[in-house]
Amino acid sequence: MVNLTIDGRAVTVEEGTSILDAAATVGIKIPTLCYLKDLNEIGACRVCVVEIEGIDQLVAACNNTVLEGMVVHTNSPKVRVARRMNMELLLATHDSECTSCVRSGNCTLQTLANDLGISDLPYEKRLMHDEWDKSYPLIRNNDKCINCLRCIQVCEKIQGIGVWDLANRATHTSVNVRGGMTIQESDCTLCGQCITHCPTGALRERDDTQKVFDALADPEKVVVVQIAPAVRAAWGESLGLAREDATVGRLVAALRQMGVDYVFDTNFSADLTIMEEGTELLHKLAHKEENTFPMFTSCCPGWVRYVKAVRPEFTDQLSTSKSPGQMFGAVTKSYFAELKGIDPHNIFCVEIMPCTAKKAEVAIPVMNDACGDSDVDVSITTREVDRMIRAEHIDATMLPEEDFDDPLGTSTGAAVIFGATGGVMEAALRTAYHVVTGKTPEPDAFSDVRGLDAWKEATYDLAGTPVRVAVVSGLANAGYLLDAIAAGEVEYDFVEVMACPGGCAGGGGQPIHDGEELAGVRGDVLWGLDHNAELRNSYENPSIKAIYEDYLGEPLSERAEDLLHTDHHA
Ligand code: HC1
Ligand code: SF4
Repeated sequence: MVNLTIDGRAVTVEEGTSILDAAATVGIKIPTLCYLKDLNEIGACRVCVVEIEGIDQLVAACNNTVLEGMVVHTNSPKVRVARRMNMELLLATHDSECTSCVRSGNCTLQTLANDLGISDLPYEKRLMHDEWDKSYPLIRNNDKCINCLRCIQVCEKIQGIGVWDLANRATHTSVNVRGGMTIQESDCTLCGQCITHCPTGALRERDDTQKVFDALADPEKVVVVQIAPAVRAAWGESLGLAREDATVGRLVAALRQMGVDYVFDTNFSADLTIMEEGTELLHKLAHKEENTFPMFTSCCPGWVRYVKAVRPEFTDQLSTSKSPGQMFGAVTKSYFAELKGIDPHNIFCVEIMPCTAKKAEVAIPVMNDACGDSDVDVSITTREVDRMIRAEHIDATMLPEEDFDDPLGTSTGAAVIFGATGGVMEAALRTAYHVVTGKTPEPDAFSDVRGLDAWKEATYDLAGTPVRVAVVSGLANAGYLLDAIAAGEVEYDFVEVMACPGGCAGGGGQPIHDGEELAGVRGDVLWGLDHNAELRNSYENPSIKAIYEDYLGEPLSERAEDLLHTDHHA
């Protein structure tokens, strides 16, 4: 153990502890900006500088460790002057148009500048005004970048892709797409993890909220909204709602108040995905010699983009089942339109997703199987729906709880867990077990693949057939798994991959809490909803039974293939 003094207080911590962490053990908060624990501990922003007695130069607290007898001052006059000057230099190259910045009120740079009382800048502003295609789902504003390098680290270390890099030299050094490429030319999966780890407004999603407002104002349009599983675990976070009060019923009420005609649930089509994907898996297992294993889940568009761009040799092993979001759009503009006698061309289908990659998924040209129009017209993130609620001046704390509309609003516990890593796998196994045994599985029979571990695996007996499964989240982990499969080191029948760590609960479109990872907490909300659900298995969903009886026939029928499956090469 190491004994030292921080701001006059005796501190004892383990050897190797950073000064930052040591101070935190006695409740002393040293401000940070570029720092991300275990990921970006580079002291680049110099905001966490502290004074150490006997050393002339100030040192960064995040990447210097404690020494026996050290005497540290975290907020001495010398520290305050330096910290303030470092911030002023950052602000000199920062576009501080906070009133029109999407991160205003949730920006670490803004908070620190306010905390330090910076009201006048002694330096002349020097902005670069780089061009960026603002029609792309991921938008970067170089003038808001503070070169903290977090996006580089997250993309490289968590996602294993490396879209971002440092460009130019000396005072012109800045972050940009690696190798001088455009973002379109890069292997960006649009997972959005760089956005949720950016401390400022340098990275954001394209704002599509006006398209929804326009449709709501158009008397010709029937606006149909679907809410993704993981959105219900996070939407209230930036609206001042306690987690237990931010129920999906209140979000349904908010959307009705905005004028949405039908509020439905992506969970309904998650149950539908399970029927199709589970059946697809069982068919492949029944004809093992004709198929290459494992079959991979295909509901995460970040993962699908990764396979197609980085590891195309695995493309044919992706399930052909569309994502629940896309299945929803296809049945809305066919089955539901017929049921209600609505011209499908007049339906405007909106999905609310925890995801930025979904903005590209809805724009895939072949996702138009119902009536020739895009099956889903627009995909907005959890952050965007929160902005819409604020723009409508709806007080979320006063909302009543309302039910989804029918029939695309009915779902089971197996569907809601799609939003947490391991959930798709568990949901599929519950239904596959029923199909092959005719029995109802114990609700938690397949729970080994829950939790936030990077790579989980299990083998289950399905009526005498051993099924080897694996679950990973985070694309770097997916890359390691693909390497191991390619090298013959592991063999699986079915693999679930979610691009974002922890699955959609930790999605790139979720509310941002700088430095906090909330995938686990939100995932627990979803597992809790499953636990308390009346029906736990997709095949038990009465609306699923009805759509097969009345419209689709059976899983993998010709109509189901047309509407609910896709060719990943198209
Ligand atoms: Fe997801 Fe999915 S779980 S991909 O994360 O399969 O976005 O929540 O909606 O489509 O259902 C996202 C979440 C979501 C789809 C489902
Ligand atoms: Fe989108 Fe979910 Fe995939 Fe992340 S894990 S890219 S939020 S679908």
